[in-house]
Amino acid sequence: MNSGVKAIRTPRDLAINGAPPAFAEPIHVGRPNIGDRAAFLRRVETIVDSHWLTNHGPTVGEFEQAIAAYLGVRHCIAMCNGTIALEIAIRALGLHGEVIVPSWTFVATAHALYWQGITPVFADIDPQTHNLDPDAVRRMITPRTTGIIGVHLWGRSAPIEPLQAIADEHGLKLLFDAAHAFGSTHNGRRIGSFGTCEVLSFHATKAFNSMEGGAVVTDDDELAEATRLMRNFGFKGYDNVIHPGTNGKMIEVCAAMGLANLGSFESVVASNRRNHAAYVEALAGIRDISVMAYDPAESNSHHYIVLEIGDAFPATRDELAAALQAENILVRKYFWPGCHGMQPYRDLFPHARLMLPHTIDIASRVVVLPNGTTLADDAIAAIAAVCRVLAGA
Ligand code: T4K
Repeated sequence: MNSGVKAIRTPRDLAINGAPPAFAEPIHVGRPNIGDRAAFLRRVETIVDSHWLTNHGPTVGEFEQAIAAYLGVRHCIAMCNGTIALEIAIRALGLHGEVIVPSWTFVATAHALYWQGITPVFADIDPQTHNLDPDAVRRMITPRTTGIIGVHLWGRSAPIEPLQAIADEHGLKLLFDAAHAFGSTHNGRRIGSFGTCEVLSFHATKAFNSMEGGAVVTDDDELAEATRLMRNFGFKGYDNVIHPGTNGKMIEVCAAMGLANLGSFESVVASNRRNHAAYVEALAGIRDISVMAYDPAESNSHHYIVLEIGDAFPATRDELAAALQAENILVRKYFWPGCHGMQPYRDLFPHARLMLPHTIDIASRVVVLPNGTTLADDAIAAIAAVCRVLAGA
């Protein structure tokens, strides 16, 4: 573990008392990318003029077709957010009992199970990839296990084939939480059509956003039909409810934002890629910190700038985060402490941590840095300067 320095000497500490932080306005992780603003506003005018605001409107229909075509899947069922999309996918697949998930993910992955009376069973990750370790998944299978949710963390694909082999061997359902992976590929094929289905988030903070939004994407016709019904209270036509359901519908304005952003997604990725390369260069040579790399042979949105702090770096991750925050650079400790350390899981499954040594270690070392089209020009240099001061370089 990192040995913390007692007195941190950041640019803030070195500054004259009362001097302002490096940035007057906060620099956020998760600042939304806004694509073609004029195209979005034109669509909003049309929506308002049409008096059709939600419930399977034409803009949502167009959005679903555009996403399905982009990902190369048969069905895209758009939802109000990624969490509801996960819940509906889990229910449509008939999962129950126990489902194996990583703890090293956003808590929505676990909550989507627990919310419907299913026990999330946390399996450890591979510390190199931050994704599920298939051997750890095998160790967590019990007679009550009905499924596995792989998460493509940071947009890098989960170990799809090994997880599929485990699922096939044990008769389990396999789905993927692809909230981070819009635009990513696995062996050159777009994330979206692996497992029985995949679930996307189009939240404002994602590389590609529809303000709020999510989707279930699948090649399975029956699952798509069940998912569509569940999204709309189980209605099939007027007055005819044939399924239990909820309200998971995406609204027209969100679809308009999604369509406007889809047109500029490639330029967002290009900007992220440049920022990522600039981070790698600016932080190079600083003692024992590294920026997570993306496989150049695969597509990735380069949205997540994941900084990992090693034992030889003289400050802890928390000290680094605090030093950056003092400069108004609001970095995030995603996904510390891991789902197993959050409620209700911490109290319900106090022994879960014994099976998660890599998760616990990585959770103490990672900080996510700001990125996106609005990133201030001098932010990367300022972050590197703080890191160098802490490193004593
Ligand atoms: N699975 C995974 C693996 C996920 O990462 C997520 C969502 C889900 C499932 C569930 O999908 P959704 O149901 O959300 O569609 C944020 C997002 O709310 C959440 O969507 C995302 N993952 C998660 C990683 O990050 P918080 O609690 O960190 O949000 P918050 O309010 O602290 O905002 C994050 C940062 O973004 C802040 O620095 C402020 C900035 N921000 C945020 C918004 C909304 C802006 O600058 N402008 C904005 O409009 O969860």
